[in-house]
Amino acid sequence: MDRIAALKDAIIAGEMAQAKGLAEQALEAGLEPKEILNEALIAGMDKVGELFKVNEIYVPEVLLAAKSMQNAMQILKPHLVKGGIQPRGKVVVGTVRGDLHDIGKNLMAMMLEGAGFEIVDLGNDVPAEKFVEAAIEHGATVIGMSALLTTTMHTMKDTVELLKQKDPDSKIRTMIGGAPVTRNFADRIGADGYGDDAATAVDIAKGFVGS
Ligand code: B1M
Repeated sequence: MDRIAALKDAIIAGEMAQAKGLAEQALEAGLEPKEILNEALIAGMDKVGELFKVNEIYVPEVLLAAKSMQNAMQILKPHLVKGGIQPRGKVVVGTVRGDLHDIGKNLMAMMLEGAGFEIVDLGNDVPAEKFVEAAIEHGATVIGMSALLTTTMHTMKDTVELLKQKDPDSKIRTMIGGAPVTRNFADRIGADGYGDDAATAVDIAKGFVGS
C-alpha cells in the first residue's frame, strides 16, 4: 500500500500514533505536504464524515479519527506554512453563554479542521459580544455556535442580531447546531446555516466558501 493510502486508512481507523509516524515518513519520502493534506488527511476525514452520517461509526470513533488527523497535522503544519498553503476559511467556534457542554462543539471543530478550515475556538460559555468581536478581529468566514440547553439557545439569536448591528454588510456567515437546536429555530433567528451533526456542519461551511 502506498504511503498516502496507509495514512488515510490510519486516520479513518483512529490510529493516532501510526498517523503521526506515517505523516513523518511521507514527508521524508519527498511527498508534497499539500498532497499529504488533501489526499490523506482531508480525504480520510471526508470518509469519516460519510461513515458517521450513515451511522456506521459513532462519536468515539470520530473523536479518535480527528485526534489522529491532528497528530498528523502537527507534523505537516510547519511545511504547509512554509509552502504558503491557505486554509479554506476561518471558523470561530464556541458553545454559547451559560452552556458548558463542549463535546459536540469539539467534534464539529475537529471535523472542520479536518476539512481544511482554520479554527478559532473560543471554548464554552461564550457571550454574543465575544463571538462577534472575535469573528471580526480574526477575519472569520463563519461563526459556528453550539448549544445543548434550551435555556441558552437565545445567545445564538443575540449573536446573529449583534453581527448585523456591528457589521451591517458582513460577509461573515452564522451556523448553529446542538441537540435542542432545529432548522425551524435557525430560520426564525436568521442564522445562515443549521447542522444536525458535525459532518453536516462541514458541508455547510464548504458551501459558504463555495467548495
Ligand atoms: Co448535560 N444536559 N447538563 N451535561 N448533558 C443534557 C444536554 C440534557 C439533554 C440531559 C437530560 O436532561 N436528558 C439536559 C438538557 C435539557 C434541556 O435543556 N433541554 C442537560 C442538563 C439539564 C444539564 C445540567 C443543567 C444538569 C444540572 O446541572 N442540573 C448541567 C448544565 C451545565 C451547563 O452547561 N451550564 C449539565 C451538565 C453536564 C455535564 C457537565 C455533566 C456534561 C457535559 C460535559 C461536556 O460537554 N464537557 C453533560 C452531558 C455529557 C450531557 C449529555 C448526557 C450528553 C451531551 C453530549 O455531549 N452529547 C446530554 C444528554 C444527551 O444528549 N443524551 C446532556 C454528545 C455530543 C456529540 O452531542 O453536543 O448534541 P451534541 O453534538 C452533536 C449535534 O448536536 C451536532 O453535532 C454533534 C454530533 O455530530 N452539533 C452541531 C453540536 N454542535 C453543533 C454546531 C453546529 C452543527 C452541529 O454548527 C455550528
